[in-house]
Amino acid sequence: MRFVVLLLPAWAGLAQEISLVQVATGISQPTDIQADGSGRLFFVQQNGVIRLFKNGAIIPSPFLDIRSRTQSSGECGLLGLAFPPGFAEKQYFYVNYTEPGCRLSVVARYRVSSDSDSADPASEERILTQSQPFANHNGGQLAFGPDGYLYIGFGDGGSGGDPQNNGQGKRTWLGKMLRIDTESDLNRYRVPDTNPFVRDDPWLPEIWSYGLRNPWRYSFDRETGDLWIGDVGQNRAEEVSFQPASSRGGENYGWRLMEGLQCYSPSPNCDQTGLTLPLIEYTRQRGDVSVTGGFVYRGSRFPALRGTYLYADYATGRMWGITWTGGGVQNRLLLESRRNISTFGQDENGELYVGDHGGGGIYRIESTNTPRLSISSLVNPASREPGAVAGSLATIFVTGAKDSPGVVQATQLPLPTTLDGVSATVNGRTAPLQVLANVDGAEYINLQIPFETTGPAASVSVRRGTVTSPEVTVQLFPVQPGIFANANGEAILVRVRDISLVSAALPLKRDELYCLYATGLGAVDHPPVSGDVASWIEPLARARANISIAIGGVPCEVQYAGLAPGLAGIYQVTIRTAAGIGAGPKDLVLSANGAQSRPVRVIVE
Ligand SMILES: [Ca+2]
Repeated sequence: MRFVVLLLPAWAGLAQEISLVQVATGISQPTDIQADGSGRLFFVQQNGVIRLFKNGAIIPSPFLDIRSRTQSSGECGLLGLAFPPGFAEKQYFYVNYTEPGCRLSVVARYRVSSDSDSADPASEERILTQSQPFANHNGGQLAFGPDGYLYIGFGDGGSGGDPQNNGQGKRTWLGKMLRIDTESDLNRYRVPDTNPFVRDDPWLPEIWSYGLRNPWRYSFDRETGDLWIGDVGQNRAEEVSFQPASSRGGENYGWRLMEGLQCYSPSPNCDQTGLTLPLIEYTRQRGDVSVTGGFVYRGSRFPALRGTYLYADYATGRMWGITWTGGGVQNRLLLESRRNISTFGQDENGELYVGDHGGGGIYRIESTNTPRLSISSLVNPASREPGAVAGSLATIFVTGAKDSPGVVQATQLPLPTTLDGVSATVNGRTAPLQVLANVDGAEYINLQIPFETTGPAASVSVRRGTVTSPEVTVQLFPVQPGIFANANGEAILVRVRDISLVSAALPLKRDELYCLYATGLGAVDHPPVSGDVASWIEPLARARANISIAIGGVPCEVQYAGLAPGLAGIYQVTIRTAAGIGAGPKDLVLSANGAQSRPVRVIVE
């Protein structure tokens, strides 16, 4: 997957989108903040103590004290904590620490004692250990993925420049993200059969992805399952890497071939084939030194932050937010906190916290913005091309219109002009709404561009309660044909004879009647009122434009082109397939007054 990266200028001093509200003090060198789902928070101290925050206060006695097994220095000590799925019943958890002297990393399970606010320091069961050639770059994070497996990020072993080339090594866990199954068998971990290198000698089977330098903090988006990795850089650039939830593992994040977006070794002319480059990088020019990866905000208290990935630099305390915009990302400065932000944490409600390593404070992140409502793009829902056509359905991608995941669909005709308190106007006229959705972190509205819309452009704004988004203006086309296709890019074609859907199993036949569905065919005879559907009987709402269809370059007879009966803002084209169409996958192209749609695929018998 490739993304266009739009880096916005991040002016110092101007950014103040968030504030830090202190919730606890006196935490010695916090390295992790975790929640177990009970309302409690667990503050991990680098010296080997886990402090428990309950009912708004720190419990005086520690939740866990393993100071006899570890020692804080530099990047060494107690570094990570993870609660497995089902912790409330299991009553055990996992920690990641280095032994005194920092030559061994230990991932171990500990059990809660009969007092649920206290764990038994003698209950350690080691899951795995990793020898450390150098004292730095020990990783430290533990995180259970949405698949229930434990993800363990190890740094490259340390020193500088990865002298052992561990990041690219196949026989070491150093410089890797591991994925193991700790829960199926408590006596020994298992390697999931779906790990990418499980049958690929000489790779170690635990390896999930590689080419990492020091993935100090990483997190799964609790809503989408995407994995965000803050990977600490060498001398030039800090990086945030992104692994979509659909990943099957095996990513090579590039270290030490590359540091961020530039070749490192060899430099220049490193081989970038197959590398997954960071989503963003930032350089050290302004005193930034070490990235601390955070979380995608999925809480409910601050709608303006929803869907934003927050991260920070440890040295300067600068905090940024990454948001998706259409096909790319925006990275913006949120706050100059001037704190040594060593870790983020997320509670069960999705609210976020940070730990100040130097100052010992734990802070809740709050948004200082009123809810933000904005439109990132307006596209033809069939072709995904930007632009609008009067009478057609359009999709606008928005932020701040729907906080929680789900789809709200209009249940009446004519379509309503409000869904869940959200409305939209096009050139000042309220638009009929079909869908308001928040799916996989993307918010969008399907609306009909009113038939009455005229002019060279359509200016659209969205309103929610008392908040109105800035206007977005796109070109208004007389026609902009687009064909509805499925997720594989195949045209949605219905065989009229038996109302069956064309598919690889039921390919298109010649000399048969088919319907396809389209947008952007423009003005029609006898239009219904905006938001309503056309009549099934004469007089039909035929398209006024000259409509033609070609499959594999062979023109087909168009029997009807006009509004689709029963569907607001959607057109139907009924064709008789030509006898001369060749067999196999073919491009289907729809033309309106000579303007051609993007081709969609169809399988011909
Ligand atoms: Ca090390």
